Amino acid sequence: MATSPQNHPDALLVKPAKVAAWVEEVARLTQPARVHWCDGSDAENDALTQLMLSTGDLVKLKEESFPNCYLHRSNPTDVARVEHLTFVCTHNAEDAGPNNYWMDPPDGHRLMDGFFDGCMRGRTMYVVPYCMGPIDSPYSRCGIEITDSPYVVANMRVMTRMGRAALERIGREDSFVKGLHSIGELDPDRRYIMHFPEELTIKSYGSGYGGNALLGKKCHALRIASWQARDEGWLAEHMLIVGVESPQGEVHYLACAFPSACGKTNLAMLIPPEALPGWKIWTLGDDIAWLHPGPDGRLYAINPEAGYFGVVPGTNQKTNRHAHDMIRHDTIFTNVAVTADNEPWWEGLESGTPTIDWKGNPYDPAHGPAAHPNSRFTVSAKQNPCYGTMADAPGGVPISAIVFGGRRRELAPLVFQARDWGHGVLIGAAMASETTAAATGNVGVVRRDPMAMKPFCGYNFGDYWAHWLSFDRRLPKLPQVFHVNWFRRNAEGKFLWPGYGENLRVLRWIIDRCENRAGAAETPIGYLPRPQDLDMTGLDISPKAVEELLSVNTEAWRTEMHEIGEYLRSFAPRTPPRILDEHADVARRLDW
Ligand code: OXD
Ligand code: MN
Repeated sequence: MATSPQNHPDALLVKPAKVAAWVEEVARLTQPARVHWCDGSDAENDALTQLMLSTGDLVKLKEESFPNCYLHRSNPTDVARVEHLTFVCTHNAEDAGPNNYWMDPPDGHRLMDGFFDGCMRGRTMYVVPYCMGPIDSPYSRCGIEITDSPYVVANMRVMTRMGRAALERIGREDSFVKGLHSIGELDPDRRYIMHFPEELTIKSYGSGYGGNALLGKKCHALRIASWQARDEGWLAEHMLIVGVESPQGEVHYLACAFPSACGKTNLAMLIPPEALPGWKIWTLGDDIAWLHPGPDGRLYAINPEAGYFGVVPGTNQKTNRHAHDMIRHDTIFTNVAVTADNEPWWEGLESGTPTIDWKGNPYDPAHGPAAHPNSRFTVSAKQNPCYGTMADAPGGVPISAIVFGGRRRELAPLVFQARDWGHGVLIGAAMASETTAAATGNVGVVRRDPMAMKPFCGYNFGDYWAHWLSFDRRLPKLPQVFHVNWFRRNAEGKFLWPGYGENLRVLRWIIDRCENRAGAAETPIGYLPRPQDLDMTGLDISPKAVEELLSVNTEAWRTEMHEIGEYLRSFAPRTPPRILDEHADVARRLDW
């Protein structure tokens, strides 16, 4: 096995002994032809890009209109997260809980090491040091991903603080998350994403898809971090972080949890409607928030990521102008279609005609969409025109409100507020949403997705709810908790709410409730705005639609609460009694 040549910049990296020992151990197992320690430099990235262009891993897009943009076509069997192949390995199966697939750690290691044995022969093994969160934040955590995929390296460089500074921090600290990844043969029958939270270790084999392969993201920043957060007294959540600035200059930060592909990126980059002049939106994060008790008794959030790995279809000037503009340069596209003059194309784009589909075949509408519904852009957060520079603040930002939301065509009103923290935790735990293309499996089926963490919580949901509930003993100034639903439909199947920029009207009510300056009606499920409590200036919406959006169907809610009770109890004996008390309280209010 060759090491990097002495004149390569990685010879200048100081390699912490603990990391070097692990890299050697992995190299002995995987037998790569070369080992490359990544420093994160432009020169390194340019060389990797050239390499991927030569192997066909990347295709250059039209330079004049999409400068420095590339297309990656993944294996057609490898286009989404694979929840049925994602495991949490803990010594006690109960600790992983019914919400995770489980394997005994020795069995998990044996299975994975069997796959990794010799799998990098003839390949380069990349050692990718990364930091999740601002490099100088006490809340950030570091990891090393070892991978044989240059595409993964290029994406990790955008999505995390990757390279020299991260390795230096790892050298100063004693612990880092170990992530071992190989694309293997990209064989769906030899594909597993395995987590060992007790060892701060991840092993992922057989997939190059973002959520399975960019180990800093879902594997580290959610599954492993949620475990660490429980032990250390903080929260690792599937939440965007957005700053909302009023025309008077008052800024509130909101952390919002929505399941995958339910509009988190759009909400994080919301463009205020013309009818509400003077409002500004600052994006701090679009997918993950780490929430820590702050010195003043409030909850503070950092975004552990540095880029966006967003869903492309549907992005256009109307739905998300900022995203549309930000992905016109320095962007990696995965699984979009291309036009005859080599521009990327996806469903929802208003101009251009696809000629080659996401699989690289001539486009034929009879064979489905041109771009894969889960096609993605990878882009630096700094390219976002409304990037909130507070995303780099080591101490994070204080959170005024936590907002939960799902994709529900029925039942859930446009917005409601929890009575208090305990009720808010119940609302989060009871979340449900229609499934989307972000994971393999059926699309459009309603499933329970507590706090939007169903695919991402690294331990038993019963313990997770108990951890959430404990925060009102830890913190005197907790955020208010809300639930929203942008996806309600009428009897004809049409959306009742226009969504996108108009969601600012709902965010305003949320902020005004936090400031005790907005009205509401008390209902059995929480506080709802009355029509006069929402600013509807300049919005073309019928009073009937508003009434429907703000109504509570008691009968349907009784059925819902019954199902929620069954669901919560299915985590016994770990279901915290307090969440059942909260549930009983709502049931009593519904006269049930
Ligand atoms: C994502 C997801 O990619 O949730 O963010 O699947
Ligand atoms: Mn996500």
